[in-house]
Amino acid sequence: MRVKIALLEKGIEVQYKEEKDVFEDKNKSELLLNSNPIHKKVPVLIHNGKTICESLIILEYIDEVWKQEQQLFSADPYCRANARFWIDFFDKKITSCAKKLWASKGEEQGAAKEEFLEFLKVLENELGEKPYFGGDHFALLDIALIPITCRFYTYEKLCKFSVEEECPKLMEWVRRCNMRDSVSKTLPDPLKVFDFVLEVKKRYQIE
Ligand SMILES: N[C@@H](CCC(=O)N[C@@H](CS)C(=O)NCC(=O)O)C(=O)O
Repeated sequence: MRVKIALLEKGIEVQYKEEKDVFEDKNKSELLLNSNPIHKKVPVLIHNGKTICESLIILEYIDEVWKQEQQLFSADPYCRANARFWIDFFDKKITSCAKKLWASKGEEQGAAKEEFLEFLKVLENELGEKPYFGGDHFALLDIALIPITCRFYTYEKLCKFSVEEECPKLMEWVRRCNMRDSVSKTLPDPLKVFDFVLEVKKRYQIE
């Protein structure tokens, strides 16, 4: 989703290939396994016959190659470092916690819920009164963070909380971002995400 949003923001057309199933290595396409043999994960960008892996690295590549379009990374080194810091925080802390919201139960799920809400509050605090994380313009950090928001509905249903009640400013930012074509065309319908997660829970017998 990060890469799709960045490409749409830049107006770059690509041939998009979706993996049918990224949960099991045996179901991954030859193209994915050959393009990203180290991690075997999506996304992968293939440009001029060369592969680029890892979403943040792909965003950086896109921004450097298509320089003439609206820049995703700030020209200011401190702002770039700050955005990278928060993306690192998100990737290291929030994604593993978010997985526990749907893939665990009982006490573990309860603890994950508390931790997740704390993380959202930290992000809301970083957003402050700004319309976007980087300031007045939708940019790198917004692109990196917005994809998880299509799972909020799922987390709310499974763990019984409301992001709107806990973090109203963050939800204003979500709505603001969703007014952009790049975001609304990329993020899946939260209800479909919920159905998908229920299917996955069944598949792995997490009830
Ligand atoms: N750090 C990677 C994470 C990518 C990632 O977790 N991709 C998931 C789908 S969203 C995947 O391909 N998972 C397959 C697997 O874990 O085997 C990035 O930012 O590109």
